[in-house]
Amino acid sequence: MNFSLEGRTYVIMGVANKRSIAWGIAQSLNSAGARLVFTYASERFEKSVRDLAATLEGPESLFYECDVTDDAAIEKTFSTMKEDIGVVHGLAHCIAFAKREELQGEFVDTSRDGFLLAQNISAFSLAAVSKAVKPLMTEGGSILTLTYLGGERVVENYNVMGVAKASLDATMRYLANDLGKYGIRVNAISAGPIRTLSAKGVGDFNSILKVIEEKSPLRRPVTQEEVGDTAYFLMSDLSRGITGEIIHVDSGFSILA
Ligand code: NDP
Ligand code: N5H
Repeated sequence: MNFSLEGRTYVIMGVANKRSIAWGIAQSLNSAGARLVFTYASERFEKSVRDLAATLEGPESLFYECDVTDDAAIEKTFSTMKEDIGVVHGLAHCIAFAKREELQGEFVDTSRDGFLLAQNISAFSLAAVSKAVKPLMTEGGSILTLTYLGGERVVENYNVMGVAKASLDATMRYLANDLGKYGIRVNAISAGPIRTLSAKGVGDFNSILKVIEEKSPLRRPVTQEEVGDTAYFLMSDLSRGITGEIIHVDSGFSILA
């Protein structure tokens, strides 16, 4: 069994800064010897991504701009990537967005615009990028996305994003069924709360983490590195029998009533 990712190439979408879960994934895959391809939504985060990637050892990384709301941008990104590198072995989708004002108060007040925006960026984008990366995954491989418990249960304030994650989870399962015959597995990691740029300013994060410290079986929050190592497992041949699955990396919180 080959645990190393040497000679393999993985696309990582959604590094905003060093706190991003996507960056934890990048570091784990890099430690295993993988070559990495980073995509960022706009020029605003290009420098941050390039500066972080420059700290990695091993194979040179590649960089592409890709706003997942733009079909033409997705098509251009992945066709250029195919010309540049040919084959990729996996993709980590670490992207979500909802209007800040809809991540508080009651879900019943969600606007049509806000609902569709959250679905578009946080759920449909997985289907769109899977379709675009499929022609590059000629040797099979693994696609993963990041989800949250609020898609399975009602979690205060998660609101419109909870409905988007439920949609993302189902999208992941339908993609797993379609792409299995090409040797492509599709899974999700359901991460416990981690302080990132997205999480900043939404709700009272300190009190959310306090609940995790008091109640979760492991009595502590999870880290980007722990999610990264599960991503490494899902990208590697160790997980070759797993597809259409949600793996909770959450200190066991999801087993609680
Ligand atoms: P970050 O803020 O670090 O990452 C969010 C990313 O989404 C950013 O890199 C942002 O790109 C990207 N993004 C938003 N809109 C677009 C777009 N239109 N096109 C392309 N990219 C876009 O936060 P996290 O690391 O926390 O989030 C990553 C994933 O993890 C999300 O799916 C989130 O829901 C999930 N998650 C997070 C948890 C947490 O507690 N933090 C818990 C469970 C799941 P850019 O910066 O270039 O704008
Ligand atoms: C129950 C909670 C706490 C409340 C809900 C948080 C939901 C967060 C998810 C979305 C992705 C956050 C979001 O879209 C924020 C934006 O409105 C504003 N931020 C930005 O625009 C920044 C600059 C960019 C980088 O952000 C994005 N996304 O592009 C959930 C928490 C316990 C767990 C959690 C934080 C889950 C999650 O999905 O992230």
